[in-house]
Amino acid sequence: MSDNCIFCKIAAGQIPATKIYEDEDVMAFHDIHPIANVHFLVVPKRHIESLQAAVAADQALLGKLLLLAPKLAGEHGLGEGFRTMINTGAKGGQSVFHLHLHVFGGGGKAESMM
Ligand code: DGP
Repeated sequence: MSDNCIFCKIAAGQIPATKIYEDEDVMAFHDIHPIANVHFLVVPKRHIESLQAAVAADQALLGKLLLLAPKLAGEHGLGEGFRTMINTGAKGGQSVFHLHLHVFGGGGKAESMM
């Protein structure tokens, strides 16, 4: 756990989030500022700062994040399609420096990005 990391605090149950999935390695919860009608984040519980900080030993964990995306998307009404996004680094639009995969779709603001 990294001090002052909001997603580590969510993983530790110290601050609330609307979790839609959780196991020993990974959690998923609704984004607090959704850009689509459905917008959730798939997040490793262990603190990895960004995709750039991931290493070969994280390969299985990264695969788990990716495989969870379509499963959870399907369970949340996005079975016909969805977008994924990983922002990396401040210049890549990352604002929370704990790796996370955005999954969104179902109409809403993000439609204008298509
Ligand atoms: P990014 O810009 O890729 O680092 O996206 C970070 C996302 O995290 C952003 O869309 C808003 C979301 N977020 C930030 N703080 C919280 C929080 O406390 N709870 C939840 N559920 N989402 C958060």
